[in-house]
Amino acid sequence: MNHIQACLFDLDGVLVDTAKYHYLAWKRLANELGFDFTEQDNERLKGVSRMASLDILLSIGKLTLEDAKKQELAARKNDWYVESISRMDHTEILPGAMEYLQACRENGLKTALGSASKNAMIILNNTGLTPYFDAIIDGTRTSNAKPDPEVFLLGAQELGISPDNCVVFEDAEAGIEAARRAGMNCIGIGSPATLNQADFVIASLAEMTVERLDQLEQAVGTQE
Ligand code: B16
Ligand code: MG
Repeated sequence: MNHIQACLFDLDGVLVDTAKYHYLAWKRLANELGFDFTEQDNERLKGVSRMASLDILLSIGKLTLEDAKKQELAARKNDWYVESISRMDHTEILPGAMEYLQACRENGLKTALGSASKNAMIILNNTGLTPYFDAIIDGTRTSNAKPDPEVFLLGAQELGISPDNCVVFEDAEAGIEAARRAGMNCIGIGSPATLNQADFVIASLAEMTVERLDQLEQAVGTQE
């Protein structure tokens, strides 16, 4: 029998692609501040908290600002971002995500969200994903951003499942490190070249089945 009893999911990049909305809002802010912000720059913000993202953006523009000003800019970016995600619906769920969540539940696996976003509930409610989770841990419930393992440890705790019986689905390096530090298995979503710390990497949840969780048992077994 497989040792996995719970699946924990990152949100942006795993269940939905909100990176494009983050990008448009950060780019608008950068342009207002007088510099450009490219899609390549945006890669550096994936999985990173809002204020840490702003710090990266300001370093690209070679700007140093006071804390009060930074709070104001982050709030302005967030207003634009919330405007975009408020228009989201179920068509923006990434391929295979809903089907895999459903399969987890049919097979008695617990499910949790583990996202850095403080806006996760808006996205889950607009896309109709909320009922698929036994626990929802987002940026409003954590004080330490990934790669700190807090978000996933809290998820496991709320599900009542031991971390070594959990697997995390992540698209960001910081998220994979967080899963590792939590003592969990981790499946990367994206490119094997960048996500080489994961047990294995798939292009999207469309490639995932409950049966493939057996591969994790083998992966852990060979490491021991
Ligand atoms: P917010 P995830 C992360 O979501 C995003 O990948 C990252 O780009 C964003 O800065 C962070 O959430 C915080 O989001 O500004 O909405 O609180 O990948 O952890 O689901
Ligand atoms: Mg992500």
